[in-house]
This record gives sequence, C-alpha cells and structure tokens, in this order.
Amino acid sequence: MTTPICSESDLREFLAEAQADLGQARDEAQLEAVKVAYLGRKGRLTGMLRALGRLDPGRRPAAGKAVNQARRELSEALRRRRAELREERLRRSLEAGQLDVSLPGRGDARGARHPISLTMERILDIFAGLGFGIATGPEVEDEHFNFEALNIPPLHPARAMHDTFYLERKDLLLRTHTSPMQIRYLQHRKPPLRFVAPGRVYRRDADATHSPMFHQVEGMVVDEAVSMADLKGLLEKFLEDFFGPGVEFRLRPSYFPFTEPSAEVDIRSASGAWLEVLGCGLVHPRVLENCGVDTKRYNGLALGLGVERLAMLSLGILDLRSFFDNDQRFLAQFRR
Ligand code: 2NM
Repeated sequence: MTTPICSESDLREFLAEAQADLGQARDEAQLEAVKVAYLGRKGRLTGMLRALGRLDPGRRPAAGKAVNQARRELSEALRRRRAELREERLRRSLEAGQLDVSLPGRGDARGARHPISLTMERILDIFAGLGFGIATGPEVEDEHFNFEALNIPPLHPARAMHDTFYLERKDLLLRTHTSPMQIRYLQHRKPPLRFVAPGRVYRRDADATHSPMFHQVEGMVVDEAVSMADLKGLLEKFLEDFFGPGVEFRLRPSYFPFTEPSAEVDIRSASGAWLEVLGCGLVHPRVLENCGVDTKRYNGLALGLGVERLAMLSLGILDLRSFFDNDQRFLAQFRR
C-alpha cells in the first residue's frame, strides 16, 4: 500500500481487510503475526498515523480521529479473535484428553513387605517373646567358622552336601548356614544363653525347591542340664505360635554333625501327610568345647529352620521361585 488516504470508505475497506486477516489466523502465533502487520512499528495502521503529518492541517483532526477510531476497532477485533482461538484450543485439548472425572482414582503405588521379611519377622517375634537374643554376623565366612568349629572336618561328607560357594581367596566362602554366627556369639558370652541367628545363607543349588540364596533362623539354648524334653517344649511353643494352636508334630531321628542326638521335625498337614519343617538336636559337646564352653557344667540344644520353607507352608505357596521373581502382583497379595 502506498501513502494511505484517510477517507472514511478507505478506512472501512482497510478494517474489512484486517478483519479478514484476523479470521484467517488459525492459532495464536498466526494472530500475533497479523497484529504485527497492522499495529506493529512498521505496521499499516502505524503508517497511517505517520501519514497524518503530511496532511492538510485543516483535515488532520478529523482524519486523526478516524484513524484512532479504526485502531481501537482493530485492537478490539484482535482481542475477540484471541479469546476465540484460546477457547478453541481448550476445547480441542479437552476432546483429545477425553477426561472422565467420574472414573475411580488409579490408587497409590505403595510397595508391600516381602513375604520372606514378614515370615522372618513372625519367627523372630516368637523367639523374642521367649527371651531369646539375636546374633548377627558376616555373610562371607571362613572354613573354621562355617565348618571346623561345627564338627564338620575337611573330608566330612556334609561338606559336599553343603554345595559351598568359594571365593577367589581360597580361605573364604559364603556361609552355607547361620551357625557361624552362633559360634562367634558363644565365644564372646557366658552361659546361660538363649539366642537366635537369622540371615541369608548360600548354597550352589537351584530348582523348584532350592534357591542359591535363602534365609535361615537357627536357635540355641545353652544352660545346665538342657534336655530333649526342653527341646520338645520349645518346639511345641514355637510351632503353636507359628502354625496355630493344636498343631500336631513329631520328632523323627536324623543326623547332623553338630548335634547328638539329632532329629527332624514334621507337622501334620490338613491332608494328613507329614511335612518336614525344621532340624534340631542337643548340641554336640565338641561344638561347645570349640567355643570355650565348660561342658562339665553346661550343655545345649539347637534348632535350624528355613524361612522360605516355613513361608511356603504358612502362606500356601507351591514354588520357591515365586519369592525371587519379584512380580509385584504376586508379592502384594501378602501385604499386611
Ligand atoms: C539345624 C539342625 C540341627 C544347629 C546347631 C547349631 C550349633 F551352632 F549349635 F551347633 N546351630 N544350629 C542346628 C542343629 C541346625 O539346621 C537344620
């Protein structure tokens, strides 16, 4: 456009053009471009205002009034179109989002305690209630604490049964049971003692009933004249607390290098079948001597149980591997 002429009809034509451009603007960015083209520093309307200076002084007031009026109208049309576009954008985004505010919430994503942790906690609570302390100790052990002190000499067949993981440093291994903690505990305290040793243990084995890492709790009582009757009484208390009152159980003679006599304990299942739940016995005097206990005065009882096994029995889990798959849908069923 060359020098604008500010006749009323020219202005009307100019405004109609501007309105059409505003209507063409499809979004707020395009609208901004139209605004710049008309009202910007080098815009058409700004050009008109400047041209007023070159006009006959007599015509200036009326022309100025008309151009200013056109600017107000243009500004107002711009504001309306901007509001229109914003509303359109909102409507489109609501349609795309299909937000149904009546839907139920998604729930929270809280984790659940692992059934092994829950079972471990139940077991330790029962022993704590009977006055048992808790021993702790390292998962990396040596042959002395894992085997020799427990009356398992180098060529003893029980060593092969333990499927030990050895470290590169040949004198170190991953503990195959929690008993080494009991040896250390005994060495540093004076009887009478009653305590449990809970924790992870490791054996080279993996199938539906064996995992290379699993959890044990071993318990021990060292006092004067401890008997199999004491052991049976302790088992009755533990099994009734864990499986419920009236649980039927039996002791079946067995063999462990660190106890004499030794027994395995079975409980009667709902189907009538006997299910093995733990091992136990009177502590072999050689084990106590290895720990500096005066065996003329003291003796002891011990028991060892697998936490996974007890968890499977009490929660009705059939495959040991479900504990280690970490499927949240499975684990959340045991939330407490
Ligand atoms: C078992 C079965 C029988 C046991 C023995 C000892 C210790 F340290 F006193 F020698 N700790 N745990 C033991 C006895 C463990 O597990 C099936």
